[in-house]
Amino acid sequence: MTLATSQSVASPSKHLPSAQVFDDEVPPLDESELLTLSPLDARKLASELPLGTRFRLRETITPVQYAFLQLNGCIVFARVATPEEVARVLDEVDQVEAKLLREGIESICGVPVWFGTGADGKPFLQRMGFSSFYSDWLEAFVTDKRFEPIRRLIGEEARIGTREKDGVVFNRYINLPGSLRPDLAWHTDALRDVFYNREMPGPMLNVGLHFDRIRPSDGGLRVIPRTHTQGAWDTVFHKVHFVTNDDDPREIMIETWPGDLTVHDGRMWHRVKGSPYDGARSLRRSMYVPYVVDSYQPKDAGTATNAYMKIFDGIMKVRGAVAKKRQQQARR
Ligand SMILES: O=C(O)CCC(=O)C(=O)O
Ligand SMILES: [Fe+2]
Repeated sequence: MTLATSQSVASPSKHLPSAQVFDDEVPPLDESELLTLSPLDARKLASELPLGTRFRLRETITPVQYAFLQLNGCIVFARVATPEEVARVLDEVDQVEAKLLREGIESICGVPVWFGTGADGKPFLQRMGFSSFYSDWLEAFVTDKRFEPIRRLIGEEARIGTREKDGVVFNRYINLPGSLRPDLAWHTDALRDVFYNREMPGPMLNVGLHFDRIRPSDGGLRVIPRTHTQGAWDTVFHKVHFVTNDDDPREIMIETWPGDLTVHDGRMWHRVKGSPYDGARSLRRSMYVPYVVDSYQPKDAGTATNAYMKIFDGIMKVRGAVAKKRQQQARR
């Protein structure tokens, strides 16, 4: 009896961020005096704020937040998830990963899951779509009411598409010989939408949650501010999508602490710069939640993989086999 009770007390998650991680946190902008600014004044102020400004998510998006996003194409909300929630998301992802491996599941709702090889030689999940398909807790978390102002920022009619597009996408980037994805080269998310919708996308916003303390020296998310207002030609051809990966003099690093939420315009150029470190020190995890305004096109367990995803999956399978060999050689 005593044993059963003590076993049922949940032990703290191994993913709980340590308090020291927040020691150097940049506090969010104090907007208490700025809530009633006119749109013009908000725009003027936003244009004077550094690009690394952090904001606090309130019940509604403030005039300065709105202007800042419009102007720069991206915005950071500090610690929208608590450290406990950060840990729980990561725990849930571990459980989904274990299920995928146990049951040999290779795609979720038509989106292939990508596994690299971990330092221990075992499969290591690096990207999956529809993460909340096998986790009720994740599904409830991403649709929590605190995200309502984010939804309204995307559009009064927007909905959280946990069963649409690629669903909730979870990424793990790591530097290991067996890694499929130490980084992600320059791209716009708009291109993917062109394939999904067969038309040039209008404004679209992508909402990401971040689970690690990522400093400029760690690589991390990089954006080229204000490229969200470029013409269609530059959206498609300014760089070679998913290939060009060099430093750009205009790029800005988006620093994150665990629990931060970012919104970026899908038409802007961005990338994940790889970490200069190896192994666990290089790990970076992010989760993207689709907010959808297009017509409702739900996916389910029977949905086939589309042509766009098949191309990427083919490349990833080849990469995966090469990486696995590399990891095996590194272990010898
Ligand atoms: O991991 C990130 O923060 C960015 C991911 C990304 O840009 C993408 O998946 O399109
Ligand atoms: Fe992206």
